Amino acid sequence: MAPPPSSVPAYDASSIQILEGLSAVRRRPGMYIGSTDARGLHHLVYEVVDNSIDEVLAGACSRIEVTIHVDGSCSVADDGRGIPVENHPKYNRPALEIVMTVLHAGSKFDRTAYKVSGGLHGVGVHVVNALSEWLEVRVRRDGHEYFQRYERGAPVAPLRVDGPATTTGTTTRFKPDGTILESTEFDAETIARRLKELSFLNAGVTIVFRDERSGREETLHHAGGIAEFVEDLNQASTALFRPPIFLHAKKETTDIEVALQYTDGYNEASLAFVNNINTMDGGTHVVGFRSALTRTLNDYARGRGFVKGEQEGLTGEDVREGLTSVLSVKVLEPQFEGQTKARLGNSEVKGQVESAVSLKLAEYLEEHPSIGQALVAKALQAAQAREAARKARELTRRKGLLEGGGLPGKLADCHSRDPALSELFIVEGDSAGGTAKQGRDREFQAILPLRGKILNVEKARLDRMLQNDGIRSLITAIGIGIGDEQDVSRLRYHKVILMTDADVDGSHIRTLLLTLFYRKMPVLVSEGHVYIAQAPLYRVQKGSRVAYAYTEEERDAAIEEFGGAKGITIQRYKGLGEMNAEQLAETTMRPGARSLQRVTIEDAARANELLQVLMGEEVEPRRHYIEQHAVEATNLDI
Ligand code: 0RA
Repeated sequence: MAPPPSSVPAYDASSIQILEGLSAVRRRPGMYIGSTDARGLHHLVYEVVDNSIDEVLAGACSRIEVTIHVDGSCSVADDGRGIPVENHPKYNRPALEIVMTVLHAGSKFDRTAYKVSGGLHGVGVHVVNALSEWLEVRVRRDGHEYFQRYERGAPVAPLRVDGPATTTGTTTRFKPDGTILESTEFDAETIARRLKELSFLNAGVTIVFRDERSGREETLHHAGGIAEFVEDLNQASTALFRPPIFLHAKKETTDIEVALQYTDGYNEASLAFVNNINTMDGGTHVVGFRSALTRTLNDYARGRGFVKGEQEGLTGEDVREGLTSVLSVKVLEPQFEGQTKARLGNSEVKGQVESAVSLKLAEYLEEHPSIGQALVAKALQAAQAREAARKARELTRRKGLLEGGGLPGKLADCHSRDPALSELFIVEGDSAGGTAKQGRDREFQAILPLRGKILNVEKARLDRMLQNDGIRSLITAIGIGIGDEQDVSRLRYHKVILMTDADVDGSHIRTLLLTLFYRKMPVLVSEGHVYIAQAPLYRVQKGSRVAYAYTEEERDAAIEEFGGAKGITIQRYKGLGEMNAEQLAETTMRPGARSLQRVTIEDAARANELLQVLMGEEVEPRRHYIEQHAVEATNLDI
């Protein structure tokens, strides 16, 4: 357990209350920041940045500077009004100290209608404070600069004036507490990605990001907001028109912004945000947006005679083929639902978004007839492909039934019928598949070997993808279906585990599979069902002693432990096929002995992005991406 705060000032009874609040956070950090791993660590940064973003939403802040310092701390400086410092009557302390130490500082200091809150966001900066070895805050306000330092959440001295100030704003610098967080090393890429997203979502704000460890520095500013976001998402694709369509409306208290553009591709790349929080699992705002899009394009197509009388209309999937969109809504009291709190639940938002988007989009199409025609033509093409896909699927089903049970012949299923206990290993190649079959526990472990490289989903459209044997087996085995037909309650295995070789082909197949899941079965990833098996790279043996090493460091450590290189045999595994069944089982498959890496939606999104850039048709972004990621790319092997 975490040690008590190192320095407790002698205050009155309310300080006891404060310290109890802080130690609750330190006892159960996961309840506040989700986890204590790298994800939780970065959550601390987001929490502090979100507070400055709230000040942007209040119209009082235009610049935020985020710095990772060499001492392992991170600072966030804004030019907002500064956190109030006057006495808080209830606690008889400066408001600043209350904000920094107490659960939700209270409505008196509410400064903005739309708060970045809900899910793990908006838990309060006192949580960051409680989980920091130290935190220092500087507030510039009323001509003074105020300063206070805390250690493990508790103030080490009263708030003091540290000199005059000619500007206003707040600077918070904190060093995460290594006795609570497993990981305390900030990842510049992770932070930069979120800051970039925020700079698109809040047009006009300037965010400066500095990493003093590497000298990296960048200024993020997008006057074009989410329209520029869409252009950025489409940088590697060919857009059908420019600039993206941008719509903005306000319905009651809900503020709605959408930017959309179509590409000549077949996949959808749509993002949705509520109060700047990415709602990976959609929700009422997404439902409203989708039905507006479908309805408006159908009305337009019929009105102009592109779709006639009896002819079937366009479906949701038709109008979303090739769509890239960003939907950003600001909701007064957002309700976030689902396991990962990544879905908006407010029922009123559906109608608000649907009516606002329908109206504005219809107007836009009236004013831009050539774009309107192009969109309808594209959606009609998609409708034809959908019909072809339906026929292909029907064929599959009939074939599947003839083969028995509807499950793919290649699948070595497990005995258990309880999905919560069952695992599916997707294995590269028949030979490794054979070994895995011998090594598995057939009670709960199923094996599906995939032969060769599965089809590149980036270039293939749905109907062609479904004709690919490997993809069809995969979809049938997993059980939830794809696209609009997904039903996660039919998931046949709660763990879907990718077990590929540690070489070029293996990494390629992994990227393709992650992209497929990201695009076609996102719930599988967002609900945490996808894993990557970690196979050892080396087998180190001396006499009867054997050790498996997953990295070069572990290999060297094993050599050391066995008393040096003399008489040692080191085998480097180039593929899973080089292990026998028992070795594979005891290193990679058996619960307790193995280590699985759970795939996050961010991992899958990155695979998707990588594939899009590396396989896409545009040469320039590919060259750019490879140059930018030259260091990482040496290990990527795509
Ligand atoms: C409460 C009230 C006011 C501002 C803030 C909080 C505030 C908090 C943070 C956190 C990071 N940066 C911030 N900037 C401002 C409004 C105070 C007023 O009306 O002057």
